[in-house]
Amino acid sequence: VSGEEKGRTVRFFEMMDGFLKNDPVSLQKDILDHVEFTVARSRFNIDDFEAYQGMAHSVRDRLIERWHDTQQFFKKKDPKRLYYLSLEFLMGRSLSNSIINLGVKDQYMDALNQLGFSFEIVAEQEGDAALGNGGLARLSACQMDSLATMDFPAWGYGLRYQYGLFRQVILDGFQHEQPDYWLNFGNPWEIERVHVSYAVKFYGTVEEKHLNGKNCIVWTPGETVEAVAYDNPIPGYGTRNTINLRLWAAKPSGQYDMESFGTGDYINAVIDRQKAETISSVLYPDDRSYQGKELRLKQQYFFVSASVQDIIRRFKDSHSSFDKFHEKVALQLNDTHPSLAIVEVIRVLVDEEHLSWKEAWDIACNIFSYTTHTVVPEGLEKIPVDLLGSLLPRHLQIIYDINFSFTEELKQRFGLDYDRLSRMSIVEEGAVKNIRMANLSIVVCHNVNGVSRAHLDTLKSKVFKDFYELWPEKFHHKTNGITQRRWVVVSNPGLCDLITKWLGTDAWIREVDLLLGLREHVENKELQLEWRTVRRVNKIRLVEFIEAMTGMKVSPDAMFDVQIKRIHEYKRQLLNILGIIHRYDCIKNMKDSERKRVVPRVCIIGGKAAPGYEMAKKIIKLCHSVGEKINTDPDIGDLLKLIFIPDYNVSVAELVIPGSDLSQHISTAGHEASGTGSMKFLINGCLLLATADGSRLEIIEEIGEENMFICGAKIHEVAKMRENGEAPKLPLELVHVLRMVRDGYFGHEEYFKPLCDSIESAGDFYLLGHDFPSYLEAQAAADKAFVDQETWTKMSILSTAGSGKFSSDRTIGDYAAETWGIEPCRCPF
Ligand code: GL4
Repeated sequence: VSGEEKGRTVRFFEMMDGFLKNDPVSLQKDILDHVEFTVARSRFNIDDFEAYQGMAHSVRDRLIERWHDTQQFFKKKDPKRLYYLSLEFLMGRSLSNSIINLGVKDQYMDALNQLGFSFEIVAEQEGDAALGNGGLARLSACQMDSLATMDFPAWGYGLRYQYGLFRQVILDGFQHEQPDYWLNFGNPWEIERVHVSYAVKFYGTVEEKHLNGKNCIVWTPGETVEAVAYDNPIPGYGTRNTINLRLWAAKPSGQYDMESFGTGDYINAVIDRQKAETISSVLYPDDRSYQGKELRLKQQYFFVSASVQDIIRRFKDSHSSFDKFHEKVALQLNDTHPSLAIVEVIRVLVDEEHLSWKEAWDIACNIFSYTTHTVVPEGLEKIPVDLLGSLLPRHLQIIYDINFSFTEELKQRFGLDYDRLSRMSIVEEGAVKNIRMANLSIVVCHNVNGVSRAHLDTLKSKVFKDFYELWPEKFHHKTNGITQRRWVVVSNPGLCDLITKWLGTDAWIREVDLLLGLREHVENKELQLEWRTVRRVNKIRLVEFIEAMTGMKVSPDAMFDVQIKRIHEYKRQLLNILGIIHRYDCIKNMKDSERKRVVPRVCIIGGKAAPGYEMAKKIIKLCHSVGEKINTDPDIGDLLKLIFIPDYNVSVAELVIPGSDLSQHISTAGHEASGTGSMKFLINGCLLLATADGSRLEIIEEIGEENMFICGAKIHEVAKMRENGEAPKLPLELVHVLRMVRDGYFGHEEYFKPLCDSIESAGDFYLLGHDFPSYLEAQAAADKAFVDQETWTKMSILSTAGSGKFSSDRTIGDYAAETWGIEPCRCPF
């Protein structure tokens, strides 16, 4: 189609809702056509997976239609765009979320039913897209949903890993990691853009040359890899806007150098080039440290370079100079993983677009903002200078230039305070010289955000204290949030309908503050009954899931007490397990009459440990060993069960959260930057047993301490105890429980010894000893509350009602107004 004809077509479709029809009959035909022509299977003999594929492709068509319209519309309006750079996006499944956001769920359900399929079973066929580790990665996914729903002209950029987060397999209670080759059965949710590709350079040399009467820096690379775009449409809810998440895959470059191919060793030359693909092959499974790994650095630069080239190309399509660049572009760094983008922008503007250093610098300072997700200085990313200098020689020069001006500024301001200079310098001196990526980001970005109010306090007083003194105006926080579309509408349809019924509107799906309206009905017995009924249906679904996963049958009458998240010492799954042992021991020693008063519990733990994180792996094994003992003890029966759910991921969370009564968020205070799991439980009416850490402090403000079970030392108390180096005095109950572990009550006493030692002889850094008594008290309070189901239900309703602040819509609205300076740009229906 010629340009002119294309323009005419666009105008024609602007007048229509769309080309594709959404009535059940058209959808059926569409699904069958895709089964036959896209999947190439017979339309007369379709299994559940083929039905999923047919349906997914049919939904994809609808996504593409809106996505095209949205991109055209953005192009026409040319608003300031936000580019969200993240190395991790934990999207989970797309089918249900897409049809809900597109507003065609009922039609598809009818279509499938008429074809003889159950939507639930078909939806189960989809695997998770797990291109991320944990909270940080799921946050980016939630934020993409909010950006689309709120009509913001935004793009996400990331890496298309061939292997997502490893699959966790448990053998004899031990975690084993298996590769997640998630693309094996194809991925209908992405569009391969073979024509959108950029060359990304590595290694080589840098020279100053005199070209066209100017001094220029010329970087001659030693290796070039091609970045190919894969676009993932992200539909908004209740809007036509469908934004783009562009993920880059590495391919061998199309440019052949005659040298390697001219030597006669053709086969090896091809194999060598093929190695380029390894750059995007695997996600690093450690969510905290990847220091000093060349491949990780390559991944970072690869995705950053392709994204920056793409952004600049798009800008140049409609602008002839860079004067307005900062008015049209905002770049958000999701942690420091993409922070090389800063250097890359300066490099491209200076070396390739021939702007002056000052012009490029001003642009960079205007367009970049940075969010940090870390609470401890040791968690901040560093890159060895040698590694950076060899992989990206020109970038290292630029970083040194930035650091030179910055340290000059520091000297002007503070004089020759060498301690301060060495703390704040972008270059860390020492046996191994490092580049401090956080320092680089703070120096250039106009805005540095924490992820909760408490996190900002830590940044100001500890992690970035020096920088805060220098530039207090740069530091802010945007408390994290989660999307109510995924975490209620998709995963808890029963509760979704109930909320809509009692509020008299479904507008809360876009305006989450309306949930507050539930407060006025909290005393209503009818609502309470319906609330309990919905929750019970969810529990029964969870009971079936547990049976399918573990072979264990648990009673839905018990309290379901859940802790699902990455396994970390600071998140204290160990505290939970030791508490369970204590409960077990108490029940064992009870008389029959006392046992009658015990509130039956099903304790559920799930989560992955980083493959090299020994202590976390021991915690998983301990959970299994304790579970085996308790679950098979005839003395205990239904009074207590401990289940470990293997291979925890987004879709497991979608099933477990709606069926939970109580959930645990018990990090040692001061260690969780925000925490977002708690928000998902909260909005689903699950009560929280929590320490006052991260965003939970704000949750307490919103729903009241009386509706939660709070325990543990407060942030300032932890800081004080550590400062004073107080020797831990362990409570007797804990000593007893640890003795049971040490004495081999659960077997494997040697293997578990380091866990016991960490509390008893290695200083109890995470303060399990200190927090154990108040933890048990909070657990007892939860038992007491659960007995009175009416009170429990009211607390549950009030949890949902007060959860509005923790929607990612609020977070994104705040970022848009206060950090990015972007406005909604709503594509007409
Ligand atoms: C994390 C924090 O640990 C977590 O508290 C926070 O909610 C999340 C999103 O901001 O970021 N930081 C890293 S690293 N992984 C996380 O999950």
